[in-house]
Amino acid sequence: MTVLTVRHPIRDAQVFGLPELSGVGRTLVMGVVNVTPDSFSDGGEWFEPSAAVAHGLELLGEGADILDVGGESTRPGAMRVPQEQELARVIPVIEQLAARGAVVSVDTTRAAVAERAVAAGARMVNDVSGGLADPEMGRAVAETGAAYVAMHWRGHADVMDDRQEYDDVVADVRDELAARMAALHDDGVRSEQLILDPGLGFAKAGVLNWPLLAHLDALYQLGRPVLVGASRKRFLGHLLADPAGHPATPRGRDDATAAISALSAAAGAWCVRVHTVRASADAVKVAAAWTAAGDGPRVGSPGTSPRSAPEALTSTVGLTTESWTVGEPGIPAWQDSGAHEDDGRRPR
Ligand code: PMM
Repeated sequence: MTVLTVRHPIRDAQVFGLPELSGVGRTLVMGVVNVTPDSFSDGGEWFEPSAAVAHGLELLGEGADILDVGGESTRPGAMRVPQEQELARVIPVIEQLAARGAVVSVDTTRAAVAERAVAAGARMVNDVSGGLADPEMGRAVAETGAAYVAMHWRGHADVMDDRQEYDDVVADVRDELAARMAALHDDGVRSEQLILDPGLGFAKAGVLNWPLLAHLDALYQLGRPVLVGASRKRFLGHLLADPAGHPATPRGRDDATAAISALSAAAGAWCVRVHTVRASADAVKVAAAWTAAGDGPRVGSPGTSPRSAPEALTSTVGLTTESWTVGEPGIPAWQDSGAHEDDGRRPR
């Protein structure tokens, strides 16, 4: 079935290891499956493997394209989990979700965990350290051939809040990611394996996150697709604080997360990583429809089919077979251009 779409050369770039998710014409949605007792946003809820698998299947039903399985919390101040414990948490969950046909990502900074996860069926490695935490990561990713998310990172959770000095947060994050790309390339990682991530909340206090969101195009200069992980983060809690200044709870940030999904999708993000999927799955479809309508022929104008606006828009999200493609192959104008209960004390 063909779909009305506006091509975006960065978002729609081929990603090795994920052929069926490359060039689908919209932003992807990654659902978070944290198999941890202490993640800042949903700690402990899906700690049992069976609960984590059931949760993953639920997220798939809500429209997740990818499930991100993690066994080590990255909340500010968190202590590291021993490798064997991390493996024991994630491998059974990855095996079961992959066996059920899910596209699974492993959220890890350890090369050995990444290798075992890929052997268990994971097709993507999501490394919040961008290869900095484990010198073996680049080699492991090169050997597995899996897709690889390289996130901007300046240190583990116990130190990252002390590393928030930037001259220009957008340029600095872009340049530090460029340095990671070069180092990963030296380790044998192919450019086509790479997805980049600004690392919202990691060594970034509240206000530092907004320029990164507003300038995703600066990361597109590096030539690879971009993943946005804003879901339930502290900067949203602070944005939505009550009149007394108490930050919104993690769950109270879900609507704002969906708003960021829509805006990120409209700005050409490859994927949004979220804890609750349904609203973001809808949001990325809205953004695709909106963008296509802005760049395509006006419904009802000379030369277009006499469809009603709602019919035209449904075709943008794949509900009908009627379609046209605009903006290809050139760049369309629109893209030229803490503690698991957050106490608000730490800036992510
Ligand atoms: N954030 C968290 C964990 N993993 N991965 C990527 N690529 N980007 C992120 O922003 C990111 C991540 C922290 O959130 P969680 O504890 O709710 O999973």
